[in-house]
Amino acid sequence: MPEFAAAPATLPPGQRVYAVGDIHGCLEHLQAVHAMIAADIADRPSDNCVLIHLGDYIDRGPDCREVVDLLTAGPNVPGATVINLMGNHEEMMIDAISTGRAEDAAQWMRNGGAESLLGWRIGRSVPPTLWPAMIPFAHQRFARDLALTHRIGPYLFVHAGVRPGKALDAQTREDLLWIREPFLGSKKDHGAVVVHGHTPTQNPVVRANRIGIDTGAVLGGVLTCAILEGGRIGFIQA
Ligand SMILES: [Mn+2]
Repeated sequence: MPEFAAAPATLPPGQRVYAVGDIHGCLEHLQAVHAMIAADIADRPSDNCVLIHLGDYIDRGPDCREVVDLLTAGPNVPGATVINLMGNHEEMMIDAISTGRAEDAAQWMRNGGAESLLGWRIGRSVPPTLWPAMIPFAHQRFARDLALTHRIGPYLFVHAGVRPGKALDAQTREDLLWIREPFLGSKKDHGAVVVHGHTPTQNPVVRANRIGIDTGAVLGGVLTCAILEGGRIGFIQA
């Protein structure tokens, strides 16, 4: 059983959340974390388990297509309802294949898009205009249909964070997917404890107003899953 510590907020009784940080094509890490979550649920059954992936499934890492395949099919975690959120890398992919602007394709390439394209057998010499026809439609639809945020009780789950001082329902897509400062250093109450990825740190960060769980799996770190239950927080890492 994972070790638990005091969390910055309390979920209603019976509710358990597993939140997974930035994956970036690290299929083996993801499969290992899913197996540990499945084992935890088998060990400590609960009627209301939600598994949330915080975005950035693709780019930079080795198995981007396989990660999207796995999330499209649904992970093998019996007993959990799965929510997949959008990351800025999924947004870059969508823009690169839908706006027709060379600048959007270039932006994606600057941020590790080539590794994703290789997963779809799209070499560096293939022009961006051909990408939409070569990426499986199910994968394009998966990326487009991702939610920006998910709220459970006192927690808001989102890829990057929120703009401090702005109401949660007035946040921009840009901030939710991309923000670093002034969110990371802010001590303000955001109206919910924000559970996010996007900015890698060696260890998970737990503060009064936010929980950061991007531990840089693609940079040689581990993939982190935060477990929230009652007033406690625990971690699974692989
Ligand atoms: Mn990100």
